[in-house]
Amino acid sequence: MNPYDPDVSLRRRKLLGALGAAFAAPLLANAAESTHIVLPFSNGERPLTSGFPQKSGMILQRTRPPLLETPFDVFDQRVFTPNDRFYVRWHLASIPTTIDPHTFRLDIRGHVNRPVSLTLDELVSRFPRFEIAAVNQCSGNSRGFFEPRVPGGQWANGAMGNARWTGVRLKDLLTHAGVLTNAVRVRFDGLDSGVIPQTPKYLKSLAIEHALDGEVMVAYAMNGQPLPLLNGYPLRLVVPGWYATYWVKMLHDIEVLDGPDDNFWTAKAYLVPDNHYANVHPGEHGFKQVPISTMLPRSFFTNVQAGARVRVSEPMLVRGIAFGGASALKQVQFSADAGHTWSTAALGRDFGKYSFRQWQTTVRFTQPGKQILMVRAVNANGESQPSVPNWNGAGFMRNVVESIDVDVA
Ligand SMILES: Nc1nc2c(c(=O)[nH]1)N[C@H]1C(S)=C(S)[C@@H](COP(=O)(O)O)O[C@H]1N2
Ligand SMILES: [Mo]
Repeated sequence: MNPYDPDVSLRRRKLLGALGAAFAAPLLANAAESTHIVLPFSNGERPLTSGFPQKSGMILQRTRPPLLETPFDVFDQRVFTPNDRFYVRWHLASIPTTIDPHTFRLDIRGHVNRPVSLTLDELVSRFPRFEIAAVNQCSGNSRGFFEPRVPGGQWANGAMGNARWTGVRLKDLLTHAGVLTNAVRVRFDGLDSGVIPQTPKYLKSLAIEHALDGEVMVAYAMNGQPLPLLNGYPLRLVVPGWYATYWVKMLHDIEVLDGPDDNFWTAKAYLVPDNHYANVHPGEHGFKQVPISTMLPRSFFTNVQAGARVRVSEPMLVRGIAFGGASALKQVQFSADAGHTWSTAALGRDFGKYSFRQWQTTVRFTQPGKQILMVRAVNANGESQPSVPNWNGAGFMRNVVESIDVDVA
């Protein structure tokens, strides 16, 4: 597939032509909609919106810059999150509402032999095509569950999604430009900016070895379609296994650096306590912090909700999704007795080590009463999910074992 074939571009231009109006519409659209969703924490009521371009049925967390969360039932339906239901997160409020695929350029410059400026057609046609299935998860996914509560977007568990990303390896682009031997980091810039000039641009960087690992990629398509504008059209960085803060959207500039990156978004923002679960006590200070990096394993129930009624002695199918984070998912463990005993769940099709994978099991309760179901993922590195939630002031990296109570009657 070439998403920049004239036919698609034409359709896209029409679509993009309407975006200016669409961006102004969400508040109005919401006023007309009566549907709300209540996220499972206090103050959790949010409107559902279809008022953003190329998006439908999203939880409205914030209008500008947009924060849209995926309603959790979407994850029960398929392993790949549909583009129109894929969550959206932007930091800065000036986001281009139209991008002309014919004049757009991706620049590669800095400590390289030969700076290049590529058109989308050149990017698609001159470099080997690369595809990977990978989970994109915000560092602050599930922040709304932190106790005590912390400031920031009050996400439930829907600030994540899984897609098949198509594009080119960053390694191939950097090799084409010729990385100089003194290169240390590679920095990525998107087309968005703040409202006032003093706001630092959204820049993120990776160590040169990581940038050249052959997995980090520049994606032009998501689930076989051009990226939705709000997910970074026309290009975004994909950093498999790493939190989405590094997955720079509307990527237009790649700069090879010969020293550390001291820009705000890499050096000062997105720091976490330097321990395995990014875990400190509320009020604790003076601890060492490091830039956030690889994701931890997680697993979720998708077909059972807290408070569900279950029939005594009838088999009940329980299923969900899980992912390994930095390494492949190895096992999903399930408990029907609040974590006293665990069994291994069956896993669905494997789409690669960075993808969601479905799991399922059946359970039959012999006694009526309240029961607590739990699910826990283990990855190939032997990392698992803690039974006690982590806590840090930014609300990052939650991966506690998920529990839900059911009523057996
Ligand atoms: N240009 C740009 N890229 C960005 C961001 C941004 O604000 N600007 N936010 C990052 C963060 S923090 C997240 S969680 C992901 C969200 O990706 P999505 O909106 O496609 O789901 O984009 C990342 N890439
Ligand atoms: Mo994020």
